This record gives sequence, C-alpha cells and structure tokens, in this order.
Amino acid sequence: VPSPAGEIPLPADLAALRETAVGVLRANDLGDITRPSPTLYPHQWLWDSCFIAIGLRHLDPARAAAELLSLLRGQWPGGMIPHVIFAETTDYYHAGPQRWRCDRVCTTAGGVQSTGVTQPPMIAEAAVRVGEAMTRDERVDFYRRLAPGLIRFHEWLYRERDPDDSGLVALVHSWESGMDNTPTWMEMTKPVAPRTVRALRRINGDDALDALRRDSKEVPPDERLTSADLFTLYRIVRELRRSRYDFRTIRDTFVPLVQDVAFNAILIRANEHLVTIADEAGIPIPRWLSRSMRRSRAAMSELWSDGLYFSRDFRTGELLHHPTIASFLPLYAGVVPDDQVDGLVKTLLSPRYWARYGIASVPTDDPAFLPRCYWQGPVWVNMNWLIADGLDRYGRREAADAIRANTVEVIRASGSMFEYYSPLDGSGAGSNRFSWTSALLIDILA
Ligand code: 2M8
Repeated sequence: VPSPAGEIPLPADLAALRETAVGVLRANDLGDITRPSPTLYPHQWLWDSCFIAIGLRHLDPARAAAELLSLLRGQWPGGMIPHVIFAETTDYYHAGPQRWRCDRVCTTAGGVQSTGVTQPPMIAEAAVRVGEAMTRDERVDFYRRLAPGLIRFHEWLYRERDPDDSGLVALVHSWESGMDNTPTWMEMTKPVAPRTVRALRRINGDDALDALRRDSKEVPPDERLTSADLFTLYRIVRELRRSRYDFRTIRDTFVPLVQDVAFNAILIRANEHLVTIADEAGIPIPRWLSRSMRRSRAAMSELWSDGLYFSRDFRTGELLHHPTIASFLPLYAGVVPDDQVDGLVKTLLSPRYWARYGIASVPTDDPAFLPRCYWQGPVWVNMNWLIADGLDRYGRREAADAIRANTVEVIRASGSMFEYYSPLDGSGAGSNRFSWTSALLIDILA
C-alpha cells in the first residue's frame, strides 16, 4: 500500500489500519461499483458511492470517477438518481427490486433496476474531490460526462420536491434522509404503522413481528430499527409504489413528508459544487435552477430555533424539534450566520453530543438515545467527516482536527471498519467491513 501523498510515512499502526481499509474497499469492489458491505448491503447506494469515491481518489482517481459515473446508469427519465441501484447478485437484501417494482413505472438510463426514492445528493461534492486528484484534462473530461446528468438530478430535486418554490426539498421516506431510524423521522412515521403491526403487537408483543423480519440476520436486532418501525417503512414504500413515485400524487396520501435539514444542507453545498463542475465542463446551469439554489440558502434560516436547526413537516410547516446530528449540517452547507456559529459549535462540543468516543447521532441524554442502535445514537464516520468539513469552513480548525483525530481513534481502537460505533465505549456495531468507514478513514489519513 503506497503511503498517502507520498510524504511523511504513517506510524506503523495507522499504516496497518489504512491497509485494512484498502482491503475492505477492494473486497467490496464489484467492478465499477462498490457495495457498502459484504453482508447487509449487496447493491450500490447513492451516498455510499460518493463517500467511497472520496476515499478511492487517493488510490485510483479513474476508478473513483467510475464509481460516480455509474450512478447515472440508474437515472430516471425525469432526472431522479435513485437511492439504490440493484446489482446483479443473488445476495439477499430486504428491500430489493420486488418491493419497489420500479420497472413498471419507467426504464432507467442504463436499464438497471432501482428503488423509487433518492438519497442525500453528495455526488457534486465527491466529484469535486475526485477532480482534485486528476490532471486538468482528465477532470474536464470527467466533468463533461457527469455534468448533464447531475444538472438534471438537481433540476429534478427542485421541480419534483419543491413544487411550491419554498427553497427546501421534501423527502417522502426516511431512507431518503439516509438516517433510517433517526427519532425525527420515526416520530413522523409511527402514526402510519400498518394495522396488522398494531394488531400483532397487541396480541404477541414484538415477538411475532421479530419473527417476520428478514433484514437483520447478520446483526443483532437491537442494533437496527424495531420490527414495528421496519414494517412501517415497508408500508410507506407500498404507498409510494401505488403513487407511481410521483410527488403530486404522494402529497395526497398519508405518507409523511419532511423537509429534512441534513438533506437540504447537503443539497446547498452540492449546488455550489455543481456550479464549479458545470463551469469547467462548459455547460450552462439553467437560470431557474440558479434561482432555486439561491432560495435554498435563504430558506435554511427558517429551520433555526432555540440554538439548533431542525427538519420541518412539509404539510404543516411545523419544525420537528428533535435534536439530532442533522441539526449541525448547516455548518457543512456554509449558511450559518456568524452570530449563530459560536453557540452551535459549543452545543456540538458539549458532552451531550461529544461523548467519550465521538459525536453521538442523538444526544446522550435524549430519551431516544441508544448507543449501539443505528441512527439512534452511534457515531457515524460520514457524519464526522461532514461536520469536520463544516467546522473548517468556519475557521474552527482545532475542533475539526479533533473530530478527525477522534474518528481515527475510534476505528483504531476497534481495529475494524464498522458501520457505526458506540459513543460511550467505542465498540463497533452494525455491519463490519463497511465501505464508507474505510474510504473516509483513507481520506482523513491522507
Ligand atoms: C442504511 O439504509 C438502508 C436503506 O437505504 C437499509 O437500512 O437497508 C442507511 O444507513 C443508509 O444511510 C445507507 O446508505 C445504507 C447503506 O449503507 O444503509
């Protein structure tokens, strides 16, 4: 394994850790896509591929570019890039093509099977990072291939998901947020639990439901969302399917609609990068899209309340006052007014969030906090990466470096590339040999 940047060699233990990370990425490489992990996630996920490309650029920029370009194979005629593009594999995944049946709705650009929802639009960020590792000619060539599809994706986000020109796009499923069981979303979805779920729970408690789920054989169920929540998420997929994944139809159903703060923050940052990419590729951004981009930056302030940023219920316009890691992503977007930065950073670095082993995805004193349960408390390496980047933007170099050092430390202490880690004792949880943990570790060590 070459030492990063070819400069000061890493200490032996970190060099070995990096080698483990490189090995995980190689083992999860399926050609020009990388699966998030060999066990739980055998397909291509949108934002996973972006984080993966950010790490791969240090090993092989062309391969990193291929990872991003391959996302365009899944693009829908209207411009959506789906959250999962299904690989040709017989490996089991609990929300596979049969749950979505998207081939009845449309054919994707590359004729591949996909889901009918999207995921945080990290592509432009990843593309710019990959571009930095290329020569100018390579980069322009890469951007020319990526830009038309990427612009169409951003257009789709606004046209389809911000029909009232509020500046904030609405999500139709917690899987679009990437934070499956984050309390903000679970509070919105609980009321739409299927009747059978409520009935089974009444008769048998959770046991009957647990026996029916098939997603978590590799991982202890208490590290994932509850069976009731999982079946509720399936019910929402069924309703989306019936609505043919069309927002104007979905709007009239029971499906919870959320202007997710993290997703919109990532979109705002991606818009900035999209302008860079389009410029270099020599492809113009439509005027109306530029207007929407500006509107988004301004709209973020509407999500500020009591010293934090919150997601908003699209239908009622009410803020969803549940503090989570998502509350800090506006730093990454670069839209936090100067007089709010100090307070926000102070909250982030307080022991409620920054526990011994890193930033908890739900504050440690929150009734919903569970240290090893998925998006309900654990430390996530991608969140650390995004927040550290946001802190850099605001000149908080020391805090940003501390988060990165802490990220390396928690991975080193466990010795493995886990999906997430307990903020209390640093133990790894979820899937092991997880791609974005590996890729972002490589990036942080570079
Ligand atoms: C998790 O989500 C998938 C559904 O998309 C699942 O639970 O099966 C989330 O952690 C998500 O953010 C991530 O992209 C995906 C693959 O790593 O797994």
